[in-house]
Amino acid sequence: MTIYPDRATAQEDAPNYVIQGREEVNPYYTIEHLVFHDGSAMDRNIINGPSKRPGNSESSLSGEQGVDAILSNFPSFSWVFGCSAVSGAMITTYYDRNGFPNMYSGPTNGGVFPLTDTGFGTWRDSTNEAYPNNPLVASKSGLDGHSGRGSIEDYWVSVDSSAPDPYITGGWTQHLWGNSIGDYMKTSQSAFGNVDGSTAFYTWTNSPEKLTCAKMSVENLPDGTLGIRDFFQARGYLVSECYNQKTDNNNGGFSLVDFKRYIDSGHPVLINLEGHSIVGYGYSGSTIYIRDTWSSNVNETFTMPWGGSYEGMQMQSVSVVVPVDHSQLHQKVYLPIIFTPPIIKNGNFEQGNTAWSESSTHGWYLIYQDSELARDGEWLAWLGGGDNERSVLSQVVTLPSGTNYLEFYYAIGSMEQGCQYDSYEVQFGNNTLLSGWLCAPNNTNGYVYKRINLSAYSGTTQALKFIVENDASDNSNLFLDDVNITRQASKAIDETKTASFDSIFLLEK
Ligand SMILES: [Ca+2]
Ligand SMILES: [Ca+2]
Ligand SMILES: [Ca+2]
Ligand SMILES: [Ca+2]
Repeated sequence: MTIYPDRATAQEDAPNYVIQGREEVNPYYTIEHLVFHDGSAMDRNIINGPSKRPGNSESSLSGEQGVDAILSNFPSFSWVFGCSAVSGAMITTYYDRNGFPNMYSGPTNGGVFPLTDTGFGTWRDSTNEAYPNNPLVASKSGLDGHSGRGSIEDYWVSVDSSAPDPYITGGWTQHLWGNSIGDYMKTSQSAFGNVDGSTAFYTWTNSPEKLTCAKMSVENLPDGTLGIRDFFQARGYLVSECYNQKTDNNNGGFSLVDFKRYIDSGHPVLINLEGHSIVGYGYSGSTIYIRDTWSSNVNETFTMPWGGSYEGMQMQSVSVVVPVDHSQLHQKVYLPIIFTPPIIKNGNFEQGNTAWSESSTHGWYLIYQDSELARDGEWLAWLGGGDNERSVLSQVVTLPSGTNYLEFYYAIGSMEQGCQYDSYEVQFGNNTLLSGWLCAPNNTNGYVYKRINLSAYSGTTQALKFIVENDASDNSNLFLDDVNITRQASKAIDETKTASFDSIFLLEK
């Protein structure tokens, strides 16, 4: 399976920020304060939840009286490898059993991941601590058909251990990822600064807004949420939403109303407390139903007040990753057609990585989720973004006969001083519709409307292509949004420029 670029480059790329402080809130929760060049601030929330239930508290309720909504048959796993990874695995299991069958495709239970981990037995580490086996959390030699070393052999020493991972000290090559979500979440991996049992999640320090996965990708900040996304994608599913956000008791924008909306639409929510990751899977009024990673019994019901505390740890933030079934997406979008379907599909990119073909020298996605970069909505296409990069975004389109216009919005952000090194081109078939240099003198300082008359190609079917070629130094970007083919262009004039300069257009991937 794929090894993702962030894993390979995490140690090489110079960070875009300085760590301004490190705050140990409690033994299970540490916050690193990051300040970026542009003055924005993020927190790296390192969650290292206890492997056993701390108190003797009786959180368990009998029955389900007064439940407003609950995701039924919700899995329950005990702690192994890290609470965040166990939480991710419970969410994954729910999806595996509810519409996303490829989340787990191993040999157990006919490929349907069990609701509890008890069937896999236990194992002990060098300190003789016993943990459940759970192949969806962490692979292990001989477990569930896994051959060779797995997550446990490569990354685990003992709980809280900050020692370099065994594959580093042992000098062997890591196992290939593919089946265990803990790998992708970087849980327990010393190469990512995570002690055994811990996982990091980034949040904005001061803003109540979502910190999107696109932004974290851009800043090269691999965390648990990006890991869940990467795992879902590795299992063959696209993702429609991906972000971290502080909860409204913690100066954040994520409220009980938001939580209920996800539950009502069939999506469990990973919740980070002050030192523990848990999963919310139902609610009754302002009480939420949770899995706390300390029980394998699906009939034990634990609750906490929204915005309150559980086992003395206050709610902090959520990690939201919503998978999309490609086939469902197409059905949803294209079945209830009343009007003529658009000639360009997903022209505003709001459906994510679909309808367009994306090609990148570096293997990057060109369709990106970032509401700051997008002209409209949350998604856009980003070509270039690094040195030695050729990006091609294309879609085969059939033009009706008569006059049609191609229209789109683009923004150029380039570090090149000379207009001869990096270039862009728009093609229809083998015909060049538009081309130019990507260089600082051509920076648009915002989105520009462009309209091109396609009359010459009336009635033909050809590939519409947007191409960027960057040379070996000084990055250039071409951002696209709202690509459309229409009989009636939305503006009479050819180009309109917006005024304000925004350094965000100079970002690199
Ligand atoms: Ca399955
Ligand atoms: Ca480790
Ligand atoms: Ca858009
Ligand atoms: Ca260049």
